[in-house]
Amino acid sequence: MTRVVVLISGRGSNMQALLGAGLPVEFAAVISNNPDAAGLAFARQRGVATAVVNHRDYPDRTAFDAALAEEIDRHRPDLVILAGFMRVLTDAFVERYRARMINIHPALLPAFPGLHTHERALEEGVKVHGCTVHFVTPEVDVGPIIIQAAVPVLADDTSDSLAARVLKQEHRIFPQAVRWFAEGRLKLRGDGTVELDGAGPPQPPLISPTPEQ
Ligand code: NHR
Ligand code: GAR
Repeated sequence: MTRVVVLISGRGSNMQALLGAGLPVEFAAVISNNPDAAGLAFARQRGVATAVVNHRDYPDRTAFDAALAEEIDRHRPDLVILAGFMRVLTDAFVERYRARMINIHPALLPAFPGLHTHERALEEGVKVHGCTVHFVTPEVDVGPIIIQAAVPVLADDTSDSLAARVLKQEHRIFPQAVRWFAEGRLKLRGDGTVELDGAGPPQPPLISPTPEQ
């Protein structure tokens, strides 16, 4: 069975969606850089091993990443999942987990990489927003895209209402991507492109706002 380690920093709703999705994987551990992450208690209740590697205990990113890798490797994962993980990772760390580390980002990449995506989407006035699951590469939020979901931006949206609409879709596409990986249908090729076997055709287009006629 595919062994999975999930990295979180906070609430952990994506991690909960993964744990609840009936995936053919073994959740070996949930690890947080933040000792106060609410998601840790949920994982523990579900009988999943948890650990904290607090970035504040290390002098720099290299030292933190080394400690994090050591904790991860104790669980011998086939797949490392960034589920609301908030620390940028060093090149050496990313290289160690090449082709077996994925992230969910709350925007339709390559639009709005980085932080505060929902606020920036509202500022820009985009009418369609969403989320992306991608393989992690050294450069942040530009890794090869696996699956995306789009949602409309509504005229009266706040960043909270928009975030909630996007989050619902995160909870759909993230388990799907992990399932494909566990089934051996999803791979990162050596040339940096994504191989996905047997996925269905996409849904009809989302046009926002609705055109007349
Ligand atoms: N690391 C690498 N090398 N590549 C990626 O694609 C990564 C990554 C680490 C995290 C998630 C990403 C997101 O989906 C992710 C992708 C945190 C920051 C950030 O600036 C940026 C992108 C992402 C996560 N973090 C600040 C930092 O100084 C801290 C912010 C905070 O603690 O609130 O590391 O958006
Ligand atoms: C999610 O929206 C995730 O996409 C985003 O943070 C939220 C975490 O929620 N990730 C990032 O912004 C990474 N920088 P969760 O803890 O409830 O899954």
